[in-house]
Amino acid sequence: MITLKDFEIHKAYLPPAAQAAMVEDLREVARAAPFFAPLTPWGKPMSVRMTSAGRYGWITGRGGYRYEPRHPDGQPWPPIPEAVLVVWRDLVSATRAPDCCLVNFYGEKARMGLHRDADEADFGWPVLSISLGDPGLFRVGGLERGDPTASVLLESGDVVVMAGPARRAYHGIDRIRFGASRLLPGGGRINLTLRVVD
Ligand code: MD3
Ligand code: FE
Repeated sequence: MITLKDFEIHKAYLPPAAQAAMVEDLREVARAAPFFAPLTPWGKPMSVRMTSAGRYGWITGRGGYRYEPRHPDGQPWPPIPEAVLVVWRDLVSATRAPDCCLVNFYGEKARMGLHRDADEADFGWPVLSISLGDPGLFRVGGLERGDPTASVLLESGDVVVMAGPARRAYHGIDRIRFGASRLLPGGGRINLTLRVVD
């Protein structure tokens, strides 16, 4: 069974000044690759807004879940900000860079249902997650839907590394505590996930 112990959670890994600087880097990413409202393969709108940086971005829609080298507007994704790559180098690998930095924005009512990340060609590499802004209630289960779950609050500056069997675990965000952090002036939560795709 997979438990929270298998997730490497680095509480307050990023100090407040580094969080604020990263938000500025992400504003630049969003200028080049605007946030969009994804649709599930079944045509249902997701409650998060998304964009990406890196060689690939994660896309969903009628064509299914997939990685694409371009934003829906046709432009290549902007580079992953250096400060984000530094976190990956420190905690995952100094030799292999991530291919994709998925940027999820959670507004007041946004959530992410229990799912597994399964669109990458190679599950051998960990996934690294950086939380910024309002706290989010993260839920993690096991390798099967319906396995018991545990919850942990992910707060601004927290970094999580999912490696080994935890990489395949069901997980999601039940809700955020909208307005509890002052990092983002309008409230909300940003989550970055760094992945090796191929
Ligand atoms: C566990 N994001 O983008 S981050 C996602 O907070 C996603 O936005 C959530 O799930 C968020 O796919 C959770 C923590 C996370 C990310 C990827 C994982 C946990 C994971 C991959 C495998 C197992
Ligand atoms: Fe996920």
